Amino acid sequence: TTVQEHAPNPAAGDPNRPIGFGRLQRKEDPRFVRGKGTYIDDIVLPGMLHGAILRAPVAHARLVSIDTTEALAHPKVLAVITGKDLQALNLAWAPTLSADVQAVLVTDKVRFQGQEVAFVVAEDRYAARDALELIDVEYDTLPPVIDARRALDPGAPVIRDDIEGRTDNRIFDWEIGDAAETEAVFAAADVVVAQEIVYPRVHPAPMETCGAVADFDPIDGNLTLYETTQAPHAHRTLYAIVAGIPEHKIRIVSPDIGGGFGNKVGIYPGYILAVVGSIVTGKPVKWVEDRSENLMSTSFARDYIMQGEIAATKEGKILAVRTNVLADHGAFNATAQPTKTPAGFFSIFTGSYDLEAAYCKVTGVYTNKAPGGVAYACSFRVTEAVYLVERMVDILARKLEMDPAELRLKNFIKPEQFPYANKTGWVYDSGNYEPAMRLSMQIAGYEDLRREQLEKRERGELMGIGVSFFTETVGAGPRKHFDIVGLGMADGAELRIHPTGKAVVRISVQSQGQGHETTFAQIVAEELGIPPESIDVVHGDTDQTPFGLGTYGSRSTPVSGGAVALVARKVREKAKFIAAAMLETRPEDLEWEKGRWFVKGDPSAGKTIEEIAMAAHGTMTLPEGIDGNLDAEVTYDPPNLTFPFGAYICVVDVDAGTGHVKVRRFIAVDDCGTRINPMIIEGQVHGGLTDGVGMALMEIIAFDEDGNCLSGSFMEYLIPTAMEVPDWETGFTVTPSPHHPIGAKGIGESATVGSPPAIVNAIVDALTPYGVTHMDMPCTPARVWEAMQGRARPP
Ligand code: MCN
Ligand code: CUM
Repeated sequence: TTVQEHAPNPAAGDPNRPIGFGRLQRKEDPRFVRGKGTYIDDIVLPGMLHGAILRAPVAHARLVSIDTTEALAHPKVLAVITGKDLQALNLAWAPTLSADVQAVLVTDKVRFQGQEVAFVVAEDRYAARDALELIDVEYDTLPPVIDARRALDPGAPVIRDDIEGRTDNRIFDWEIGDAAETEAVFAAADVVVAQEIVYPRVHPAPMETCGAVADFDPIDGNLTLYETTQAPHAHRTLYAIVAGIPEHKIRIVSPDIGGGFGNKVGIYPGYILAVVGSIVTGKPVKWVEDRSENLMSTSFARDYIMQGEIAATKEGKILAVRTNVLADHGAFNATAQPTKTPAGFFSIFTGSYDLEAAYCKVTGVYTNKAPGGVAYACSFRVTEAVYLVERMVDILARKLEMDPAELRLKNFIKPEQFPYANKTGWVYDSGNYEPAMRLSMQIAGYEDLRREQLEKRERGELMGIGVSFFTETVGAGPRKHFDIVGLGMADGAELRIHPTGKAVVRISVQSQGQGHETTFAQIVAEELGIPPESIDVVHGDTDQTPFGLGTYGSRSTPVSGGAVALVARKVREKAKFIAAAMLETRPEDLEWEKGRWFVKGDPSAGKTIEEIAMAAHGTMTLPEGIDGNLDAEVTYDPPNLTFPFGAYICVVDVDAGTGHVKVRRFIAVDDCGTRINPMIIEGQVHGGLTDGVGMALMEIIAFDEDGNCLSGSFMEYLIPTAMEVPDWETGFTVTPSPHHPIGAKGIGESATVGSPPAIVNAIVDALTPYGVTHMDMPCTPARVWEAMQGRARPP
């Protein structure tokens, strides 16, 4: 893959310099490339048993009876747990992250195909799986609700009859923006265009599926739970509340994670069942799901049906955007997102444009499908928002017969307007959009591409050029605005400098492949001048790390990264007092240069951080109020979120005979503020762009009308490989966040958010000769071909 770097990075300094920010090779990779990572399935405890879940074969059915006699008689089976057993423990239902409840095991009714019905604990994985077939379950099938558009029909079957007083499938209605003001702007506008835009249900499909190893010690009452989780601390608090196990008796360990992508934020029934299995048998119990279980029952993403409208003057000044959304949340409202925002951060659908008005209404509904919705590098549904506005802007460009890049350039929020308050309540901390857009056009050779397209069109060849520009809101968040089940979204950091000047930093967030062991060491290195290889990063173990809300919504750098910079500065300040005592001078007479304090005007009189660390632990009389170590801790509550942005250009060739789409080029210019490790950033961007190709061209979790999941394996749920993606061409600009301690913004989800609209815009652009103005993802050859015949098919 070629990488082009097209902008200077003032914050990065010399990229080859050993200390601080730059292209440092990943500290975690020596163990990963040697196959020495420890994933959940690598954890083996003495006497460990294995669990397997019996899942419902139908989408909607009353549970008539379960007979476990034969399964229990299996010589290797130790326990079979049903919903009834859990009821006796008051554990049949568990609270979700969205103030709903979810069945751990079915007691009354099956609500989606693949739902958890019983749990077998056996001596090995094979016996546990074999015994599932010995359980006899009788179901009384019910008509399912599969199409979200039918969920609110009068007379639609009520899925959640477990909730008292519920008579329909409506979960919530949520609106934001000023409806009347927006209506007035639309009524007076020269041009209004409307389009229904569907973002289909997709799945993060991490390489490693979900799993847990539960080890409950009946003597001292301690529960150690190894889990594939992106948020160990939040999970611990929830287990304490749900299971009534005192919080200090619970230790959650998140080992190496083979990809999370939001799939590993929530608490799944399997985790709870492993715990119950361990309590019941008195032995450690491992549960690891297979690929079909992962695709069919764990957190999906998107599933938004959006009615989009955009208003503009005839000169192309965009005035307002309005949308009405139907959100399919599946059978339980288990989306992982801040409590006060039932549609996540969808309200950033105003995009990167200076609008006069904006309004949206989102209606969440239950259907007989797996629960979830907020996952797959979505930045809390910024994916859906960006897709909506970037498709609408392209449709408007077509209507106005304007170039889509020109239309965007004309409407960007101007640099002097930042901090910019948009019409739905966000305050964009910083931005400088035009240079990013121009850089992407320059890398692409935009004018030449348009010329090439014209020539090809004359020859009947279908070439498309798609542009998208996005602004994300990541780094939740100010604790006063954002919480997850009541836990404020702040993060702790602890830094300890050993006597010899080596360091260990403990953080509350959890890497699933993002390289935190490297980048968080780089932050400490940059602040203290200790080389990154002398700094260990500890994460993923609640007994070893300070409390914090975990990794999702690209919040690790914005929140935990801030905490780490601040804790290092705290140590630096403490070091100053000790250095002053060592140099027999006053602290205010000292000056800092990377790695040492020295006397102002006398650079030769100084003490390195290593010397100071040794002295702090030594016999010297320490200054008043300074204790004998060089350690510190902080909790960081950010003042605002960060607003990374990017300009993407995609070039596609469409085969007029088959409808096959080839993504020929993709140019991605990202701005995530100060860049800690450009190599890791590029990795994040390459991965996200690949996600975008997957969603735009091939990925969908589909159902038949009975609610059978049609995408339960990688034979049906297609994900892109190196064969389907081009050599990515990346560039960047640097607009530091004004409020973040090191000016960094998140990058982990940017490319997944920004790339699908660029690809679809390119495909629709290619199909212009056929009069196509919109088509829904995934743009498979069959669908593209149908669109060319004037028959767009709904997903
Ligand atoms: N980084 C940097 N400079 C910046 C911003 C980030 O060097 N200005 C580095 C960070 O230090 C970190 C990485 O880039 O090593 C990603 O940082 P950040 O944007 O803070 O995102 P998180 O670490 O919080 O990761 C979460 C994000 C999410 S929400 C999803 S979903 C996703 C993603 O990361 N899941 C991933 N990228 C993933 N990458 C891998 N390999 N695996 C996943 O499961
Ligand atoms: Cu929305 S997926 Mo990530 O936030 O873990």
